[in-house]
Amino acid sequence: MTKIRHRAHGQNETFLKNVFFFGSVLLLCVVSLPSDTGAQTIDKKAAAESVKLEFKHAWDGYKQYCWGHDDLKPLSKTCRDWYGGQTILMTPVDSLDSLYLLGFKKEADDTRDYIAKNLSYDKDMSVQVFEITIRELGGLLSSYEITKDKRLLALADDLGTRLLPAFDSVTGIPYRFVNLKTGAKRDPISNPAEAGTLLIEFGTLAKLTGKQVYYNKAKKALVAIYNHRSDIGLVGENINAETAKWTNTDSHVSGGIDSYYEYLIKCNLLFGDTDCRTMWEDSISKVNSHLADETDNLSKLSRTGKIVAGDLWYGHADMDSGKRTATTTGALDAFFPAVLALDGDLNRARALQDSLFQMWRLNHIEPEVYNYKTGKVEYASYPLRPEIVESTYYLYHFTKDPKYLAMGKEMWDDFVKYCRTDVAYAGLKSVETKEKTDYMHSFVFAETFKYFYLLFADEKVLNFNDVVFNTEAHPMKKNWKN
Ligand code: DMJ
Repeated sequence: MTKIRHRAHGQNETFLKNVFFFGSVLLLCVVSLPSDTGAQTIDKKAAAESVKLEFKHAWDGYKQYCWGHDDLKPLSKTCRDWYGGQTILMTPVDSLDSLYLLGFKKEADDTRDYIAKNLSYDKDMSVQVFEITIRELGGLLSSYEITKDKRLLALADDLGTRLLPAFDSVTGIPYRFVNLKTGAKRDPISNPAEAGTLLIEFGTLAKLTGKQVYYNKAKKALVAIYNHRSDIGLVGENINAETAKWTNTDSHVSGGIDSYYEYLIKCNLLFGDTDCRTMWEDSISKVNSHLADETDNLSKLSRTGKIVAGDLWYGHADMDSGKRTATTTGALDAFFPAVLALDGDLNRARALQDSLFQMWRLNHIEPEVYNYKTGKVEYASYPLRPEIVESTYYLYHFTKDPKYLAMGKEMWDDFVKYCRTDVAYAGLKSVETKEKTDYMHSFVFAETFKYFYLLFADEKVLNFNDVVFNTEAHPMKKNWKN
């Protein structure tokens, strides 16, 4: 394996001994630590304020140019509606709980009122079930839990009802698209992520409305994917919802599969569903056996029960043979340290996070696809993805190791430096040239800014133990009292 020379801040655990605390006030908000480039001070309070300011900058840009539309194109200052000019208020719905969490109450209340008065799903529109579920259904439900505004729950219930026909396949695996007005469904070739990333939202909707059908349909889809795993316990990249035959046997933890694993662990944590726990435990052991890629050095050490940070990656393998098919990873894969940490596997979580941070540091923004064996970027775009920030937040939550604050601060500075525009934030066409692309996904509000903020903010802003985040960073409460 090609070793990457860049090293994460504070990789040397001895730096912890050198953390200084400056009095009781600073104790809460300032962390000082040496790094490989010298002493560095992270002022948490200032960092959290900076995230708020930048969130507001991007939000104001969206509002100024595209209020009432789905998304802002920040370079041309034009708008995009996902489905043929009809809006489903993607950015407002996806951003609403972040507006509350970051403390923009008046802005949030106004946005909530606008959504309640103007959003309608009674549209002749064929929508992607996965995206609408994680962004819209998830956004409505978490904002309902924050505000108790029944109008949001009514919208979520209406949307859930309109999405249900997608599950009407012989296998229980949903079609990828469904028409919100007619219920017509299309695109049976799906994937584990799109079929298996629905239970947190549909399950919460079931709890809040008392309509068990939502839970049952989404769980059946998740179990159907699991039941069609290969003899060695892996899932592939594409599966036919009508036949349950795999049409692509590439196995990995990247886009198309990623959040299937995330929901296997989370559906037990949120609902106490022990089937989920069983499926998760079986699946993660197979992922660690067949997809994890370790250096010889690391393998030797892990046999002794100790894992050295920075030498672990997860690559691709054929789901049937387990044969390595690619040594690529990327921005989407960076959710995996969070999932490992959630499972209590802090050794692997730390090691993988350090590897992925090396990937970030190569160009000071992470690429979509990176070959960890050759050290080459294979697909250089960066659409403002949150996953590596999410993992940093989880690792800081579970370890309180200040190296994760330093890591997050470095990523935050890079993010602002390269992705900020005069009116908002823009993804990058290339992390190598830093040329921007004319798009700002709603997940920058739902996830990227939110995870940066939660990393730096006082933990009281959101009690981690009270919620389970859906894959779009919408926190779902573990109790459903109306
Ligand atoms: C988000 O919509 C979700 O996090 C999803 O699970 C993966 N892709 C984007 C962010 O990168």
